[in-house]
Amino acid sequence: MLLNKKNFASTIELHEPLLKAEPIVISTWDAGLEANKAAWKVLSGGGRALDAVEEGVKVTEASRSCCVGLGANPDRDGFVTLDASIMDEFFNCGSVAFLERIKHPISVARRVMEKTPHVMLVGSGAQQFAIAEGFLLEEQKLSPDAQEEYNKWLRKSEYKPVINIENLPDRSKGVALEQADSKAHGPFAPPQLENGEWNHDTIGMVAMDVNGNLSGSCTTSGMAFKMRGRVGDSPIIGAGLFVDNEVGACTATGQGEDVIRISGAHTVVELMRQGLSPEQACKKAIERIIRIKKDKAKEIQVAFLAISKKGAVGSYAVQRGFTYAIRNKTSEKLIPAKSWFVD
Ligand code: SD4
Repeated sequence: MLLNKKNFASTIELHEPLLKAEPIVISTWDAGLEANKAAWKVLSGGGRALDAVEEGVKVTEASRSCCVGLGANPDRDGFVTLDASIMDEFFNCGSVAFLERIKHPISVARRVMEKTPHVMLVGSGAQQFAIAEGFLLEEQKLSPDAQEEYNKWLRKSEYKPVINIENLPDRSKGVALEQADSKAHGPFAPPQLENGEWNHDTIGMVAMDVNGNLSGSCTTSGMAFKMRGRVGDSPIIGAGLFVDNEVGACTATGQGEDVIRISGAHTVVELMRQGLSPEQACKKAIERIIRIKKDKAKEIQVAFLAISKKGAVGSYAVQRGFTYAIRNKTSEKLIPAKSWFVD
């Protein structure tokens, strides 16, 4: 009984609103500028950070993008599969992975958080849940941009997943194409695309509302031309996204496997708990990846973006070229992050 009382008291303390917090939203890459506008609408109206980070990234999910939403590049078998996660100020979290044909995976992630006893749903189960929740099942079709990129990739990599498709078992019966042809392991997702750009552009967003509460979201199609079934860091709570309302919040972008290896977003938040600024914490986590990857660090991009409970923001990346967008009462801009490699 006593114990219960104590727990209750500490919960209240933990979430007691700050007086006069200045709302702020930050998000990854150039697309963050547009996404922040939608988030800012919520924040500037006194809304909750959780609503802001959902509304914000929905803009990117609905836009033409290489790497977020149904218009994005497909996996190596030609299917767009989406990962997303969301987390609020009470450690509530929800995520979906390997989700197909649903336009707003971030909203499905939020429903998982709010309407199920679970944190994560994947694949056909996630899709089934989405449909039951009233989400539309969209057409299974690549966007014109994605189709073009996919055709180029197929030619260059000589990956032939659909050769002899008429002899392959029916996908709708759950048989993966790779299993149907033992030679079909083909090439893996390239870290860089043909045009030299890094193979990613996920949107991760973290925000603080007028009550000083933090929330975050992250949504992606993952790496273009990934193996079918591959899931990255974005839907993994603690890897692509983590929020601790006492300390701060962080999101990650880039090579998900290397973010997962160090529980990236959680690591950054824990480093902030120890007193590091958001930028210092992001840098330390990047250094950890650099140490693990050794020479291979040159071949990957990873970036962390974080906000502290005081509303300070910071970022750090492995490679140059990572930008993040910031929006608050006084500014709306894109900031180039510092990086480990400078050329
Ligand atoms: C992933 N981290 O699936 C994601 C990709 C990404 O910008 O960040 N894209 O590994």
